[in-house]
Amino acid sequence: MRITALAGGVGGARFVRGLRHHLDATPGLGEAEVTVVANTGDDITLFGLRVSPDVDTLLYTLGGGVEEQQGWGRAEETHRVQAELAAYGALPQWFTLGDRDLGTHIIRSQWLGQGLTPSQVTARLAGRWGLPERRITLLPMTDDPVETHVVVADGEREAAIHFQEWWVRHGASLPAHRFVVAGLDRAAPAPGVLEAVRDADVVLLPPSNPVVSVGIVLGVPGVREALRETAAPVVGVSPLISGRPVRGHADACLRAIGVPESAAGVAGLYEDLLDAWLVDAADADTTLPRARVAVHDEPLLMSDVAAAGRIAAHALRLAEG
Ligand code: GDP
Ligand code: FO1
Ligand code: CA
Repeated sequence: MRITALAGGVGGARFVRGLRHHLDATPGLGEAEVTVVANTGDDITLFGLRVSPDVDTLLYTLGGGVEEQQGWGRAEETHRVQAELAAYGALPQWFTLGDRDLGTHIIRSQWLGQGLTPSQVTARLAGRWGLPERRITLLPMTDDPVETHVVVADGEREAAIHFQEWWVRHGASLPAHRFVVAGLDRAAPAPGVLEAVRDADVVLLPPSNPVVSVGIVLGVPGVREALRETAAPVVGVSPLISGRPVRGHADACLRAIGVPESAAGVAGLYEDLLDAWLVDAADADTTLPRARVAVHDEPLLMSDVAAAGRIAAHALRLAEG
């Protein structure tokens, strides 16, 4: 079986980790291949280094190196380099760069500088984290530079700031007028992305941020069409429970694009491609014109790997019809 998931960072990574756990624990499913198409719109260059937060969160989570409580960054991290940078007054200081995490950014930047593509770099990084052995292929959505920006009020005028500045520095508290994704309209899907959707037996939309994670992947020209046209069932899991994101600021993102902050509102963003949608019992009244809705039999919370695995297993059952 070939399973393809479109993913952001923490929500996507925890879901795919649970999916892999479920597959490996189920007779006959261990051989299944999982391909993850990762959002790269969060990427940012800091101190000359290319940082790719959602790709790194996937690598660390699936590879067993993530800071579990935080959900991103490396376990047992230190911040000595950042302290030195601060001593020089180097900016920005609102973005945490741990020492171990910096190793990833340094080697990524070196390989990119040597002419490797983001896909090739990601494959090398994934090798270190043991993803191929776990039958997980991690693909960036595109090899072209794409950066999500957020348009906010700047006095009488508007200004676009990098997504990370809006999300991390301002905690998404500045009302977003709209998202502008630099480079997205000219981006080509990375090698293997369209094939992974077209040739899949199941396509899963994890409970990732629908606007700035899944929405960006779907915005790469050709990807949305591939999901519409694939013979594989497309099944999604709601990132919202009772209208609230489990973590992060998806509510502020939905508000910015005028979409209801609800499980139904999120599913509406996928209306043209979704076959089934998994919600929490609190959202059992969700109805969708074009997709089946199923209610998970326990809280839709990925509280540990096993719970995430049960959510993924439910999504796979929905794919069977
Ligand atoms: P990010 O890139 O780190 O923001 O991660 P994603 O975009 O992949 O996922 C973020 C979304 O995951 C948020 O909107 C959360 O509400 C959702 N999420 C995180 N943990 C859970 C969970 O345990 N259950 C559900 N249903 N959604 C979750
Ligand atoms: N999130 C934060 O809230 N604060 C940070 O300082 C921060 C640093 C950071 C560094 C590397 C990395 O891979 C992720 C990091 N994140 C941080 C998480 C991440 O930037 C955001 O949660 C996502 O991009 C939003 O989806
Ligand atoms: Ca993200």
